[in-house]
Amino acid sequence: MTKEEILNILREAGDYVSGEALAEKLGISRAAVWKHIHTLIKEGYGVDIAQGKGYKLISLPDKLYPSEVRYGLQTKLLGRKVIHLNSTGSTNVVARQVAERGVEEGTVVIAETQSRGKGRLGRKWITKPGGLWMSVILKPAIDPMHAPSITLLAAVSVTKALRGAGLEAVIKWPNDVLVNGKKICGILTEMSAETDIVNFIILGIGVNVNNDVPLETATTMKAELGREIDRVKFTQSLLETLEEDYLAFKDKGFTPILWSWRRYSDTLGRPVEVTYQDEVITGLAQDVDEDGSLLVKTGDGSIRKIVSGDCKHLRGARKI
Ligand code: BT5
Repeated sequence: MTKEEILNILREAGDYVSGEALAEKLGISRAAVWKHIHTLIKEGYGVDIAQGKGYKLISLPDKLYPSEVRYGLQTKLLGRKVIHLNSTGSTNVVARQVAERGVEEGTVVIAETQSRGKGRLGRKWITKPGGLWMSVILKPAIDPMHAPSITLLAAVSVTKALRGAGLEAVIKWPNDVLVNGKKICGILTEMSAETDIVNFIILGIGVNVNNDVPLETATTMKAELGREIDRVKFTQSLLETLEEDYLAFKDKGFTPILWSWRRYSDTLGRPVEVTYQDEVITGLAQDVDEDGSLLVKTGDGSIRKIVSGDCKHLRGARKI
């Protein structure tokens, strides 16, 4: 894309580049260069224009534009294609539409805000500007039954990325990442599948970064670290970690991911109350098995396997 090329030339030059030099380098007219510069300015890039010197990039917008997320991104698969929306209903819905039309694996849909952010089971995900709201399209060759593994995998990757940013993140089964006992990230995995093949998986990840969140039970990276976070850098680090874990999963299966999950889990070893459909199961969270189900040891000593549900950590609990 020419606009992105102009941007990257200016970025790398770190100084004024003349319209003539840009035009020559890209094989376009100076008028066309000016048009692209004008668009960049409209998108929020700060460009200084000096007579006789040309254009100089002086500031970047606080937006997760493809040109920002892709610049310097160290991945082969995830985020090579980024669809950015200033606002939309839900990135998971857009990603599904895009995936249904056929798109390469690893395509990412990012929105600055969502008007109908989705949680699980019809719940709402509160989305304000300044967070990371994205959906990644994956096409793993797995049995649809094993799709929950992708949620656990993503929880591991988010935890690692948050730890890389200096936060003591832990995982609450199945899909929450917590910092200081408060939810900082939620994951919503949806899929399109036939009896025994997955067509695609939409991995929706919401991370509270610099946004406000009006919930007692929630926190943000900014609140925990006491400063604004570079959203582009964090998004890149998350995509890189996610790709590493996803490729390891494709190559070696779920077991290595499961070991990481156990290491970061705040659920295992705790008394828990899990609501699954209409049933409430209370007991000790013993382990997670190969398909991501939680194994709970109940009062009568039996082990219940819970494929999905809502998990509450009970008070007075102590980790083993
Ligand atoms: C989730 O559901 O945690 C999945 C959230 C997935 C959000 C991403 S954003 C990008 C993509 N596009 C979407 O439309 N969705 C995905 P669940 O486990 O059901 O948790 C929902 C509950 O979390 C709500 O009922 C609230 O209690 C709480 N909650 C809502 N917004 C929150 C926020 N921003 N931060 C922390 N907790 C929140």
